[in-house]
Amino acid sequence: MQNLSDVLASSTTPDALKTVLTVTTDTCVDISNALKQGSLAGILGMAGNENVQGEEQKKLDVISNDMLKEALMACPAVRAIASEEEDYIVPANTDGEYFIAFDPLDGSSNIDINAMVGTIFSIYHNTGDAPATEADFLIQGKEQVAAGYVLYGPSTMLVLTTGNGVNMFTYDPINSRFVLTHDNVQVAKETQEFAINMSNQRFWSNKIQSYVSDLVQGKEGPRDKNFNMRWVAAMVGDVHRILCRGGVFLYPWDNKDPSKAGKLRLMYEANPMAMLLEQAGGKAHTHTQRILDIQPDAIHQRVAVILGAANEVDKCLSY
Ligand code: AFP
Repeated sequence: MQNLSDVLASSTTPDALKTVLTVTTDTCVDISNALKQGSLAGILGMAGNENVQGEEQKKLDVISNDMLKEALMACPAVRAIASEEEDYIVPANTDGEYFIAFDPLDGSSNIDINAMVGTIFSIYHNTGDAPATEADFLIQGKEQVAAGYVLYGPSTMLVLTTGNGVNMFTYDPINSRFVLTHDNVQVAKETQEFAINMSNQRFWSNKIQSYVSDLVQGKEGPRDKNFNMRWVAAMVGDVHRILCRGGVFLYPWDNKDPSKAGKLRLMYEANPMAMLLEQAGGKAHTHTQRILDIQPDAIHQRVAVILGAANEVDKCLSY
């Protein structure tokens, strides 16, 4: 069986990027081990502060962020990092060649109920003579050189693309390695499963209301087929289900807070997931454009997200 280093060694991935990926995934194994300790290590609950987006930080958000930050800052190939838990980008090594944006613990509200969470990462190539600035970091998602996530579920899994398809690896704790368990992952074009937080229904646009209403009418409605619904409340878990068995995921624009374009963050949630979905034959859009074409204007920018089975994303956009 092939492991992560075999797969990277047999690819055209540059050595410096291999190092960044190895540092990232090794640190995720440390995060996974910290999560397994749960209450025993006294690391559950709130940290007592808010991140720049006004969200209360859990202790494990802060711990995971510190672990990734420390490991990546010490890696000479890293030029700068950006994180959900850091107000600003953090320049690392001026002569490094990679930017890495990450959500250290996506779905952290699931931690206290011992449910699925994950680390999402997005990597860009960039060089320059001066320390990196936020403006340098604002690169379109289609320029990502690698993207992926580590899912902390019943098993710890790495899902990775370096622009040549999507591979899934399962962590083998006995031999301390990620083993390739699914290669060339593909998402079926059609689906009968959707994911959306229905409690926001009254805040959605009329078009999203009509689309979802047609889904829930099932066989008796205009779609003439029944749809199932699932919601993990951690994007990493919902996207993983779609990569495993298909589906469509929506976190649409809503008018709950008109100052926000959506809930999910472009640079470390939407872009890496969009790259994975497209590499697996799916699609990822806002209500107006392909996510990977968005020119970011801020590191913590939010976007609407409609991603998954290609034909179902098209169907949603047709509303
Ligand atoms: P947290 O990391 O704050 O738990 O948020 C998770 C998330 O950003 C994304 O992973 C989920 O899909 C979405 O929010 C869940 O949002 P709801 O709270 O509306 O269910």
